[in-house]
Amino acid sequence: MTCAKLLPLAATALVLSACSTIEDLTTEQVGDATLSLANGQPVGTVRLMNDGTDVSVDVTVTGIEPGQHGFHLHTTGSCRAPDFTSAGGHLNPTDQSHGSLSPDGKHLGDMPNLTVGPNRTGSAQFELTGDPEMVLDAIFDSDGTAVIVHAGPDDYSTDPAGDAGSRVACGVLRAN
Ligand SMILES: [Cu+2]
Ligand SMILES: [Zn+2]
Repeated sequence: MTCAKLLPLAATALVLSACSTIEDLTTEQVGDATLSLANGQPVGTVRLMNDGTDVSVDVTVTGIEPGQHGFHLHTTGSCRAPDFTSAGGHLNPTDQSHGSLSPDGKHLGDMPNLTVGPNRTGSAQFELTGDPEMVLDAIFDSDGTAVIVHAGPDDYSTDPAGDAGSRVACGVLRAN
């Protein structure tokens, strides 16, 4: 009912029927990626969501070592095995330093560590910093963007990559 309270009476009946679905209608999936290991085995999916205020990254993984894993957007949409270095460094259109604990941080592509449980699965939703237009322009630029899961945790401060170890899974984001 709070939804209808904000509206003139004449419009109430019309809007009441739409109220329950307004949130669904305004959050749209704008991109996705399949995460794969160096041997090609798929281990997860990433969905890029835009609610009009923020772009967020929804991730689900299955078949990754339990523990904390550095999780980032990397600057090039390329996942060449076995080391995935083709993805380049972190997505960083505003030339910041790495990490949320750095005074000059953080990269647009820096996200909190991804927690994988003893059953080797994990899921999380992380908001990216910045208005959706800027964020999506940076992600879907001419060379694209990759999502990377690292072997170890990001310390949120060591430049340029948080000392998160090797790249164990990679996926190229594609616009939906
Ligand atoms: Cu990374
Ligand atoms: Zn970074």
